[in-house]
Formats: sequence, C-alpha cells, structure tokens
Amino acid sequence: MERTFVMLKPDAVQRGLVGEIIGRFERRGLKIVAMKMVHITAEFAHQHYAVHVGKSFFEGLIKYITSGPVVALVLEGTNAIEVARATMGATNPARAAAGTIRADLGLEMGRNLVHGSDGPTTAAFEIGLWFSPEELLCYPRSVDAWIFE
Ligand code: D4T
Repeated sequence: MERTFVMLKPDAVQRGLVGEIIGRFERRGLKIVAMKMVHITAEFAHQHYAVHVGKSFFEGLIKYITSGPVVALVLEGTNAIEVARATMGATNPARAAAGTIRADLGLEMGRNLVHGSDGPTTAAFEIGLWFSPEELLCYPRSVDAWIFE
C-alpha cells in the first residue's frame, strides 16, 4: 500500500472547496491516514518548496501558499501517488483534463487549489516534513475489501 502527501492550498480553503476536494479523493477509494489544518510560515514553505528555490515563480508561490490556512493530508491506497495526481490534473488548470480537480474548479497555475507528491522520494520527504509518526494512523475500513482486491 502506498502513501502520498496532499495539500489543499489557501484558495481551496477560502473558496469553501475543502469538502468537495477531499470528497473526490475519498470517493476514489483513497484512505485518509492523517489530516490537519495549518497556517504555515514562510520558513516552512521554503522547506516544502525547496526544489523550486531560485525559479521565477518561487516568491509568488511562497506568498500564495502562506496567504491563509491550508489542509494537509496523507492518503493511502494502491498507487496512491499516481492516482492522487491524476485526480488533481495537470499543474496548469487550463491544460488539465476535464473531470480533474484543477480543470473543474480552477483557471490559473498560481491558484491551482491542490498539491500532491510527485514520486515516492518526494512523498516520503513531504510526509516526514508535515507529520510526526504518531499522527499517521493505521486503521481498517469496513469497505476496504470492496476497494482493494
Ligand atoms: P504542486 O507542487 O503545487 O503540486 O504542483 P505540481 O507538482 O503540479 O507542479 P510543480 O511542482 O511543477 O510546481 C509547483 C507550484 O508552482 C506553481 N508554478 C509552477 C507556477 O506558479 N508557475 C510555473 O511556471 C510552475 C512550473 C504551481 C505549482
């Protein structure tokens, strides 16, 4: 079973789309194993987006991501990383496929509502950055046998 880190960005919270977005991941079958709401500092945002330091959009990205509370989650399931990113759609909502979160709910790259880890190494780094081991819950769901073969 794979785990991935997902963050609902400040625009998702401000626009009242938290339930809509989390619901899409839940309906897909992914299990929420950790979740919290945080207003992150610029220092923490720099850690999260360290790979983008120096890029033209970096300062705008930090300003956006620290502009209000975000909702951080760890999702678990078969191919969770790939499935979560497919559910989100392409980084630029204008190019995201219809039916994805970013295409259905967003318009611009700098307001793309949601973040998801892009690979196993990133997922491990981001889960460790955002959550302590005690915050990651292991529990069975009664529907698991109807979702996982
Ligand atoms: P995140 O990291 O937010 O899930 O987005 P992606 O994984 O889909 O995309 P990314 O890491 O390449 O970009 C991170 C973040 O920066 C914004 N961005 C990106 C931007 O404003 N302008 C740009 O040219 C790029 C490449 C959007 C997402």
